[in-house]
Amino acid sequence: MSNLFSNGPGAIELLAPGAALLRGFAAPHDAELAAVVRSVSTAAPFRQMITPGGFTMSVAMTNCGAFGWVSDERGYRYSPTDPDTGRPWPALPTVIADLASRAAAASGFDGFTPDACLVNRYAPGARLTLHQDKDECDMSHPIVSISLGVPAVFLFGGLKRNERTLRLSLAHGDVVVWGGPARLRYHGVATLKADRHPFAGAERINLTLRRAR
Ligand code: MD3
Ligand code: FE
Repeated sequence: MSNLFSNGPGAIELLAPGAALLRGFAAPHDAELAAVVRSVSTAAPFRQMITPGGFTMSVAMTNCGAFGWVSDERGYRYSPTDPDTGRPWPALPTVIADLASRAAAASGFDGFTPDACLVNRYAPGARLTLHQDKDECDMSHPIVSISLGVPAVFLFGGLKRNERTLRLSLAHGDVVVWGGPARLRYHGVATLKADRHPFAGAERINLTLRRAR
């Protein structure tokens, strides 16, 4: 238990240097999170983006905040507007920004103020292949991820694609903070299994908070 740096509710598990798991940290806010995911995805509907290689992603995505992550034939980038409508992304809901900032601070990253929230929706069979997050300007900022709904097997690799990966189940309400030496580690999500959870039926929703600019 040497990787746990407090006991009871609020325990933080150190997965690797710079990577902290806060089990259930977002669960007390799940009703409010369901409402904001609904309003964001009404204003900016989920869509399956195209990779620069021409493949349709199995994960459906939308964004909120000043910048949104987008992919198309021209590449990956952050955009202040939704390419489907030309309108700005919906504002970043305070409940999400505050949760991310508190989780980052509890993990040793004070003053994290995200300007981008990617909302990932996994239906059964969806997956995210191993990749690095490197489209952001300043890698000294951590990334905070909030898992909701059906649990998924998260793959956590090293700084090179060929390094062995750890497998970790991320369940409803789990929050992970990835910063410092973990910031550029390869990661992905295994194919989502058929399952049910009251939050969103058969789906898994992941909120990934970043500082894009
Ligand atoms: C580890 N999303 O959107 S979040 C992504 O569950 C993404 O939807 C996954 O990877 C999801 O880019 C995983 C967890 C995550 C995010 C960034 C990381 C883990 C990370 C950056 C470095 C190391
Ligand atoms: Fe990622």
